[in-house]
Parts: sequence; C-alpha cells; structure tokens
Amino acid sequence: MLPLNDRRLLGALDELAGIGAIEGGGCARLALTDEDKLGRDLVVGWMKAAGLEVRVDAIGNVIGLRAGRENLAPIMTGSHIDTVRTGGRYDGNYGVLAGLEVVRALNEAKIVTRRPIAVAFFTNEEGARFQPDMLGSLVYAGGLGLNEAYAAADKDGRSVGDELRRIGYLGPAKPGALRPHAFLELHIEQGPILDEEKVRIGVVESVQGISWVEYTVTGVSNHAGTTPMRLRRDAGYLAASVNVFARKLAQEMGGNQVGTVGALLLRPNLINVVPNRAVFTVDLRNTDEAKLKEAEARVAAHIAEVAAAERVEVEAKVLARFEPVIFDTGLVDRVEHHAKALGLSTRRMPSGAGHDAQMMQRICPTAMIFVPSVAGLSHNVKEHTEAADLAAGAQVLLNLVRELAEE
Ligand code: HGY
Ligand code: MN
Ligand code: MN
Repeated sequence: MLPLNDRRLLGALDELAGIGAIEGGGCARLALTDEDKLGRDLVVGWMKAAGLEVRVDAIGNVIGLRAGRENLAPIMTGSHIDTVRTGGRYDGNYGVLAGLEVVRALNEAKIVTRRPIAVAFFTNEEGARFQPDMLGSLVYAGGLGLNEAYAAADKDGRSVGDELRRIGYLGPAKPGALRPHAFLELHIEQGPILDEEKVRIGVVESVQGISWVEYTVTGVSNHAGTTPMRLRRDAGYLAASVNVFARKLAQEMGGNQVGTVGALLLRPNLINVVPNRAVFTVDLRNTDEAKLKEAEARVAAHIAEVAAAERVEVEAKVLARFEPVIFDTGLVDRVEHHAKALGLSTRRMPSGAGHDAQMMQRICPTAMIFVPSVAGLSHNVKEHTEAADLAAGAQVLLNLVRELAEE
C-alpha cells in the first residue's frame, strides 16, 4: 500500500490555519476576504510545487490537475478553504490538503495513474458572507448562472463579482468545463455521531435538505416604559417567537429535523426602546424533503399568525434551498470497502452539513468520507479531530482515488 505522509498533512493544516488565525486556535477566512485570498495563494503555491496545472475558473474555483497516462475524465477530490467567522481548522481545509497529499504521495512514488487526478477548492462553500452556500460548486455543477452568482452581495453591499476581481481570483476557466469521472470529498463529520459511537470512518450516503430564509420585520419603535403591552408592535418579539417556535417544532418533529435562528439584528437595539426592526435568519434542515417542506410551512404559518397579532410587517428572502442529495451507491460502497480493508470501523450516515459534494453529485458519481469530530464541535474554534483519524481518512481517500484512477 502507498503510505500517505500524515505528518506533512498535519503541518499543512497548521500552516493554513495560521492564515486568519483567531483566538482559541481556529481561523476566520470568510469567502473572498483578504484572508481567503492569502489562504488561496498558499494552497495554489503548494499545488504548483506539487507539479499540478492550476486552473482558476470564472467563479474563483481553483483546480489543480495532475496528468494521467491517458487523457480521460479525471478523478477529482477536494472541498473548500473558506471558513465561517468562528471557524475551526479542519472544516473544508482537511479535504483539500489531504487531496494535495494524495498527489504528493503519487509523485514521490513516481506513479502516473491512468486517469488524471484533480484537487479542487470551491468558492464560498460556507455561505457565511454570501448566500447561497456551496456557491462555487453550485455554479460548477450548472445550478446557478455566473451573473446571478456575481450579484450575490454581503451585508456591506460588496458583491461576489467585485470581490473576486479585487482578490484576483476571477479566473478564465469555464466553471464545470472539467467534468470528473468521479468526485470524492473527505471531510470532518462536524457532528457527534462518530465520536460518540467510537467509529473511525463515516460512510456518507446522503446530504440533508437545507432551507435558509432571511426575514425582515418592521414594527414601531416606542418607549419601553410608557407603551402598554396592548399597543406594542414589537419586531423583536416576533423574531424571538420564531426562535422558540423553530426549537419546539424540531423537538416535536424529531428525526433529523433541526432548526436554527443563527443571525439576529435588532434596531435600534437599545435597552429602553421597543424594537421597530428585526432582521433574522431561519436555517431548517431534514433528510426528508416532505418533512422539510412541512417544517417550512409551519414556520411560515407561525410568522404570519404572530405578525398579524403584533401588527408588524414581514418580508421573507430565500437565501438557499437545496433538496436532500443521495450519493452514488456504488461509490459509497467503495468508500466502505476501502475503510474496512484498512481495518477501520465504519457506519453509514447522512451528512447534517452541506458540502460541495452535494453539488458535484449533479454531474458525476460522488461520495464522501467522514472522520470523527471530537464532541461533535464545528463552526467553533475548538473544532478538533485526532491526528490518527485525520491520517486514517486521508489513507482511505488515497487508496480509493488510486483505484478509481486506474478504471
Ligand atoms: O451550512 C453548512 O452546512 C455548510 O457549512 N455550508
Ligand atoms: Mn465544510
Ligand atoms: Mn462549514
């Protein structure tokens, strides 16, 4: 078996985590910020040093291509290197850097595979600054037009198109022009299952559906002391009621239903003024599309009911909506086979988080490999995966990529 240099992988993870480093050992490299640019430049440098032909496409996706013996559709692996503002050091980065280690291992063993091998990182997977999330891979898979993607803007009105130009990553390649034979994404689980069950490898069968909506509520600001409760038109009250409703709904529905009010802005945000404006987001997810639709409908009905009673206006803006995705069963089986061949315990599972792989499944057979997240923590600076698990996941990736690259 061709061994993977896990020490070098750990070193690369540490070095990349040093860009946009934040208190507590995490990193903040929001998509298309200066920190993201620096992270991109570092990884592109590593790709070039590993002999890859680097292509940057029109939405800023970066693909490093290693020639094969024959000019066939490549085996592609990768993920993202943008992070949320309170990011850990493994989410996304691990899959990209492990892909790079696969290439280096093949280089050092002087192995040229039949098929080319590509290592990619996609733009704005997180969706923390620009929505929707998985923006770059969605464009790559043909799910979103370039102009619509360029127009997506952050809270300060800066657009994806302008920011891509500003950081020098609006590239010449046509997104999706390179159609992979198969796509594999190695990723941390970001949830508690593998860690709780002490299982080494997650064989990911699907990604749950995602519904992101931003609500803007308009009420009437008023004196917190003199305004009787019966006269209030409190935008903040509606926002708070949705947060509680989403939690109770998820608990009542059970299964994989989750609901989060993650972002909330009140105006004027003063202790003694009834808020006249609230802007908040609702993130609903479920592995079952019908149940996700039910959750969306019940949240919308709750908002309409409370808005009428509170006499506030509500505007809704859909930020992202993706149905659940089932990965290629044959490829999923092969992930399981390679993990078991290494003597690693496995369990089949859905992904709670969104991933670029869910977009790539639209254009080629795709599967994911999970490794445990300690205490299930992610999108948190304390995100951690043990070195042995990082190494094990990367070895599964290397063995499966090599096999696929010979078919
Ligand atoms: O939100 C997600 O699931 C991913 O981190 N973009
Ligand atoms: Mn991720
Ligand atoms: Mn993430």
